[in-house]
Amino acid sequence: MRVLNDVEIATFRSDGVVCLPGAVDKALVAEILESVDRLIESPGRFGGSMTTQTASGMFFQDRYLHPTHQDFHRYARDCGLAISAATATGSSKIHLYYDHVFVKEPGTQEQFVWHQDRPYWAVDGSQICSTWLALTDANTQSSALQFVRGSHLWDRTFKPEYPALEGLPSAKVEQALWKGVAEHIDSFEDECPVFEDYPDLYEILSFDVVPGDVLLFDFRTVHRSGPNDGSSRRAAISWRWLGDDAYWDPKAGADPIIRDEDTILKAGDAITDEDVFPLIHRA
Ligand SMILES: O=C(O)CCC(=O)C(=O)O
Repeated sequence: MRVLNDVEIATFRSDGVVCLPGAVDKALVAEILESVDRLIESPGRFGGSMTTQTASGMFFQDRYLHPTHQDFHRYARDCGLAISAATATGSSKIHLYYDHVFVKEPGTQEQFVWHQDRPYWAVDGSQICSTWLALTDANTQSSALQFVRGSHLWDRTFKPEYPALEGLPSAKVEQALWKGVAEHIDSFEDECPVFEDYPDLYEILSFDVVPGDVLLFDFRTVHRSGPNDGSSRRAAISWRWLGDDAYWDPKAGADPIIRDEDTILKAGDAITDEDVFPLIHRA
């Protein structure tokens, strides 16, 4: 279990992200990597490669694995990071929203554009964060994550982007389960700036990581990842954590992993429903 010290808590609260070197032991990282290999062979309902056959590399994603995959169910507890989320956000309890695997093979050119997680999710509040666990090395060349320092405190939510769905016929978008996504995008007015064009205004934090390192960040913090121009695979898993003031906020176009009909919660209810949002930590 990785409890944050006072400096780490202060960094998370001011910057919106903190790096926790060696937060997860290497044996667990090795186990998760084996599970990721199996997942690539046999993706779950929300998983698959996002790379076209003619492009180089492969960008594989899968998510919401803990309800269907026993190994991922165990990792969410064994990683010991729910308590990190609790100390970072000042929460007495932490529920799991979902887990999310990212793999970028060498040569992958797909990027995650600047974004906040908040507009994609069917929850809201101020005590919500992710822990992104590096399963391999990642550096500037090999798709390290970058963050805009302090952006979680701006009280701005930028229009979400869905590059993977661009150009797809609407039937395919429905298949991809993102119903209502066009209306959802239109409900946000604020376009995400090209932050790197304004170095005097915005500070970009980039973290080189090794297996076992964790980046803990607020769901309002703007972040992105670039291509993998390195010579080896870049893999990671994020767990999405819901703290004390998190509430159910269903909306058409938000991530359909959990829909309104899947939970007993009503819009605005505090997160309880442990069958859907497992309680992973209680003080
Ligand atoms: O690993 C990546 O490339 C993206 C990660 C990310 O955006 C997230 O965990 O929210």
